[in-house]
Amino acid sequence: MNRTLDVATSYLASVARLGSGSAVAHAGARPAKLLELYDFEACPFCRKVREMLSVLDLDARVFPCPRGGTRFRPTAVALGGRAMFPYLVDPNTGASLYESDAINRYLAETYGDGRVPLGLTLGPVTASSSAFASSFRLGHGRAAQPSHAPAQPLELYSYEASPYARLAREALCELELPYVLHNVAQGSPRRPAFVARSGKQMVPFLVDPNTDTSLFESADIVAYLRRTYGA
Ligand SMILES: N[C@@H](CCC(=O)N[C@@H](CS)C(=O)NCC(=O)O)C(=O)O
Repeated sequence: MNRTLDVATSYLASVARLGSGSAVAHAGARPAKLLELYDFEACPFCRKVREMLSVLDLDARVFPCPRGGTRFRPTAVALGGRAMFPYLVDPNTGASLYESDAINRYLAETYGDGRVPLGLTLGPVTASSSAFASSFRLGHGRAAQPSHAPAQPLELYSYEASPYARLAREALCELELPYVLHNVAQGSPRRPAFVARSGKQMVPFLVDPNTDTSLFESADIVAYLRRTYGA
């Protein structure tokens, strides 16, 4: 897909969700340890959970489990018993959950003020608009591609509604590259620390401790990931 089409369809995906996951709201207690999310980018149910993480300003260790993936799918099945995504593990409480609505309620109750935003509570409307968002991306972020595993997880500064960050997440997912997802949606109190680290307020921003590389620009990030880890 050429760059203009990539950006346009990713933008439409965010519009289909009315920008859900673009701003922080309802944030509460902070976890001491990173949450762990097994998901894949094109999964509409996984998107609901990633939107909630952005809204609650929560980071997570992401283990991408695209279709046909062999790196983390077996771990997810061993931990939870089923190949179903999203699957969330919270090492702070010992909780592990399937079902996007149950996960979002858990996150709201544990790390928010108990409320799940309206756009994530509309049952079939939420699910179908999220499926519609995925459809714009024509299968990107759905299936595994051959790759080399990094020794250490990468880090991505992102928020769910960013059309550009989505392109980077899709590549991380397809290549089954584990990463720490740092959410810095609008209103995030962690934005100043992000700017101090990166130099400017722009997402996506990728940090790869394996090669001592950090870079902005989704097209450059996708090219870097494919060049460095694609097989
Ligand atoms: N009701 C579940 C549905 C989850 C679901 O159906 N996930 C699909 C992906 S979108 C899945 O895991 N399919 C099996 C697979 O990908 O192997 C939820 O809301 O989390």
